[in-house]
Amino acid sequence: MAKKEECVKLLGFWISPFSRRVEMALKLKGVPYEYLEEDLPKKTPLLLELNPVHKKVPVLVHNDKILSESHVILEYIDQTWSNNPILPQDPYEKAMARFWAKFVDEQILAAGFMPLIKPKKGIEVAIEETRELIMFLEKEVTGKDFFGGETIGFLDMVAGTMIPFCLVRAWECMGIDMISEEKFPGLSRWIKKLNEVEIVRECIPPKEKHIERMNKIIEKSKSS
Ligand SMILES: N[C@@H](CCC(=O)N[C@@H](CS)C(=O)NCC(=O)O)C(=O)O
Repeated sequence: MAKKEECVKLLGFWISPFSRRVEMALKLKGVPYEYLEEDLPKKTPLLLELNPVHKKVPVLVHNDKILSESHVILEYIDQTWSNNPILPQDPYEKAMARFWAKFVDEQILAAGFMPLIKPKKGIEVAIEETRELIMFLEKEVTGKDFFGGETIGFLDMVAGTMIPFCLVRAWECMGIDMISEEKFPGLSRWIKKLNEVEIVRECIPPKEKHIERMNKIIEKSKSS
């Protein structure tokens, strides 16, 4: 729990998987925080002041400390509030959680969004290339409830906010059933399990509003 007189603020954006995962971590740890919503693509002077390097959400302010980049923030939260650990204690497992989280935010996002909107080699090739990457995660989660084991951890927060509660919704807008139960039974089960976690449900963007926004983003990306 937050110690007395601690001040925790989070600058976020409601559809951002990067800021939603930070909220998950704060809620899991039971850290009270003030949430400051940005209205991207507009940026408040506060965001520009606090994150002059990347000018992106999320930004976490903890007393006089300012942090950006969601993976860095999650690790900071985990080390600052030690209850309900997010990262594995074992050095190898910890390294692997970081490895796959980077893979999700870099490779899966890069393959699973723009190339499906503007496929250079055809939509079927773009879908297959994304599925090949997702298959690596299928192998990681098979036989487990969560990537973190019996409870949600770092990789569940990163992959959960990015895949089922962001990309799957974009794929739905595009009419693509990317992660079918038949092709990805492990990930399908993981998504069901994630939906059962109260903290996860609290941090998911409302579906209808999200799909509406996602459709607009997809239309804009098609013509850009
Ligand atoms: N690597 C960053 C990515 C953060 C990010 O891309 N945030 C987006 C919102 S989803 C943003 O603030 N975009 C504003 C911009 O690109 O100008 C992280 O993990 O925090």
